[in-house]
Amino acid sequence: MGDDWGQPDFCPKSSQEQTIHVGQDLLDMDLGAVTKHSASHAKPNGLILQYGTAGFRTKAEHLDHVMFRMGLLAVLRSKQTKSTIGVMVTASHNPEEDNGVKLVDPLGEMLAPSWEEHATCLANAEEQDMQRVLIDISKKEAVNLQQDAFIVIGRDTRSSSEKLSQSVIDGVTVLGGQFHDYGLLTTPQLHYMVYCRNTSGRYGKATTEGYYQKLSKAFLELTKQASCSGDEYRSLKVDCANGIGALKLREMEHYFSQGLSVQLFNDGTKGKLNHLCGADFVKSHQKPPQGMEMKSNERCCSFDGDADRIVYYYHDAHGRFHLVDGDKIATLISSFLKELLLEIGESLNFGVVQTAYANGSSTRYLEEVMKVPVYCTKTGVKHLHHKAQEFDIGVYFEANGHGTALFSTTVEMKIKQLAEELEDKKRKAAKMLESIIDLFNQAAGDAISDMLVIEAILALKGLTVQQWDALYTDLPNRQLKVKVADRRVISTTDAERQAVTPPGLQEAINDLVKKYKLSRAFVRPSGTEDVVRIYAEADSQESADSLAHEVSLAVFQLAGGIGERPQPGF
Ligand code: 16G
Ligand code: MG
Repeated sequence: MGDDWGQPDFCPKSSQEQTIHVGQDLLDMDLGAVTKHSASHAKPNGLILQYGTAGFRTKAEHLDHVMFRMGLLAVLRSKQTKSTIGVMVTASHNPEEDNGVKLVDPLGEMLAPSWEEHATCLANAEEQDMQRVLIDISKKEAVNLQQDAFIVIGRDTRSSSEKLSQSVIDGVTVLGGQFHDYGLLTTPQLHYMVYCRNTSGRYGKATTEGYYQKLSKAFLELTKQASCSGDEYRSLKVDCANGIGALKLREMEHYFSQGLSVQLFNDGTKGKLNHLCGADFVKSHQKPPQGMEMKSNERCCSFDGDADRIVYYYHDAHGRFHLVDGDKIATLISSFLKELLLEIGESLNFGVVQTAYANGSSTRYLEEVMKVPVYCTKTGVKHLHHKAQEFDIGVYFEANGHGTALFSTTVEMKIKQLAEELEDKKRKAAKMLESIIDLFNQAAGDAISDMLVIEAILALKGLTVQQWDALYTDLPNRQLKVKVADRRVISTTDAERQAVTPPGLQEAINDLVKKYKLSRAFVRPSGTEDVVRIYAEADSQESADSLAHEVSLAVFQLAGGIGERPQPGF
């Protein structure tokens, strides 16, 4: 997303240019009260923000007006969908000083794209245009303003989050919405609550207790079938990024402690949120977080600041660090699910969804060894999630550790039925599948749920983290970023694997890629930072580094690089 100061250029017409015809129902919206309250959540002059891949995200001090307005928008969305809508206050893996907000749609999904545009418009409207924008949205989306609205709110542990969530509540109440403030929650927990509330409790109970019970019951059902009971498999070190994940895992651990003991690090008692720790740090620096004591071959994992991502890692006997990322998690989960299906004798429409960042070795392994179809989408959870919904069983993961598995309603029902009807080994497999379906958070990628899924699979298969890691060897890779005057000059196609503009850039990349073995490279404008991201992989680290550097020079030259020219060496 990235923020900017200047004139908005994406919202339709100012109030002077347009005659507003307001119907009686639109007047039922107390616009006077909106204006009055909005004045106490004033927008900093000239600040423009965009609802990006993960909602709005910027310095916390610039977000008060956005929170108030997202409270308003959530009410409109709730009235339109006749469903509970979620509002999560978090900036995930960003530094402590930042904050952000995203809306959660009825089935626990990310907000629909047309509403992302409304969010951007509303967040950027000048005070005097607020009423018009609210009316515009209501008209365009045919919102029945007589309808009741219900909003659920969650927040992470940032010091700014409590006050900002109060501003959301202010926005909700001024438009007459009802709300429930869950207070501190992980992002995936809020997604879960929304999903539960809109499916009349069929998905689970919409309380933290309900979440802990559902997941722990499924986890214990699964692990009791594991033949190996040695401690080796049953303890795990968790780096909680000094965030909300620590609080929630502490609350939850006694529910599943019979099956797994967790040792928490970076639990927020001393360190700073996301500082030198957490999944994003570990993945991007390819090294362990600060504050974690790692013995050789011990299984460790890291959550990010709002606990919707997870990566695993370990030190081998020679002290070398090994990262086991989202791609390997997807592979472990897919092979387990496929095995169970084979055991039951069911062939279902099964697919794995990745992004261009997936390591080439993982894609090859999935397609060639496991024989599962793999699809590539643009970066950002909503793209992967939507694609995965097309299958009976869709597993999706970003390399950075965000992902889950989705099961169609028909499949869920069928598995339940098979678990009753089948006998012996087949029945056992169907039961396992039934439990693992419950263990996944199907509303969103969830570090806690994924951790329990992974731990259950490792225990059931009797796999060590090294054996899991050895499924395939990652191709060496390198990610870089380049600053350019306007990153929008770069447009892409083919799930971000090909650059369409600026002219000549893709040709330059093609020529560079030809110089290296087993190589691949792509560039894309970041959705969360004002930079262009570069990814390269090749047969050796030296080649990957060199290719990434050469591509970054091409971007600098052809896409209007600013500041110092990229230098070789990392
Ligand atoms: C956000 C996305 C994540 C994506 C990342 C890419 C969600 C919930 N999160 O964190 O999926 O990988 O952005 O960031 O969608 P980038 O555009 O800066 O590379
Ligand atoms: Mg996150």
